[in-house]
Amino acid sequence: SNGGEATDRPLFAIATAWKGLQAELGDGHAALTLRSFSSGCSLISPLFGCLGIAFKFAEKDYVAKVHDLCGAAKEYETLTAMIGQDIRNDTVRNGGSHTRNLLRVLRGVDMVRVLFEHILVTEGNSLKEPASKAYDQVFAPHHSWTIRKAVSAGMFMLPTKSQFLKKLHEEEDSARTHIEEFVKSATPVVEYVNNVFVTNELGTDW
Ligand code: 1PZ
Repeated sequence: SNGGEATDRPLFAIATAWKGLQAELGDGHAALTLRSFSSGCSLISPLFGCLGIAFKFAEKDYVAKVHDLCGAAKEYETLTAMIGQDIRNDTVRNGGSHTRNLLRVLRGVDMVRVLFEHILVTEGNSLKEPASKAYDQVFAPHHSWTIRKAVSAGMFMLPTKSQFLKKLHEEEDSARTHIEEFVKSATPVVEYVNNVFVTNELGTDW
């Protein structure tokens, strides 16, 4: 069943879902539905369980925000519609707003995308090295000193790359295929969502 695949082969489930999101986007002019975007984001959550206990706090934050978007999907058909409501209410940057949560979740997806890009070109068995690079690129500019220090301490507790893949029930080759597919599909999707922020003049640097 699909449910079984989602739990047994998280990387396969992620690659498949994001390929679907890219297809939904078509040539880039179609609007992405909030339902499929948030469900694609929720499929990323199982990755945290394979990182050990160090990133429990990141997992909680990410899962809560994705949950908020899944709830919002019952009310709003598209990301644009959801953001429009926050703009009209003047609540875009408010703590816990859907739009603010969307920006945080988007960064989480981008973190995974950049992490995977680094994994593809990093030799050796380290997960810490590609993960630290991805964090420095995506999140560090937006996090306080305290969070950055906690994250860099957590990096020492990460499993090795081969331990990580084993927990994901993947061999090196199959993992590479799914990782490449995700990077390929997620790139235009992240760019699209980013562009929704830019065209609404909300910026993405907050
Ligand atoms: C191998 C990969 C290592 C994973 C490293 C993950 C590093 C991310 C650590 C983030 C710590 C999050 C602590 C909470 C931060 C919140 O203050 C902010 C702002 O939230 P708001 O004020 O709007 O409520 N939240 C975030 O920045 C979102 C954090 C999501 C983390 C997702 C990471 C996805 C990585 C998955 C890797 C498999």
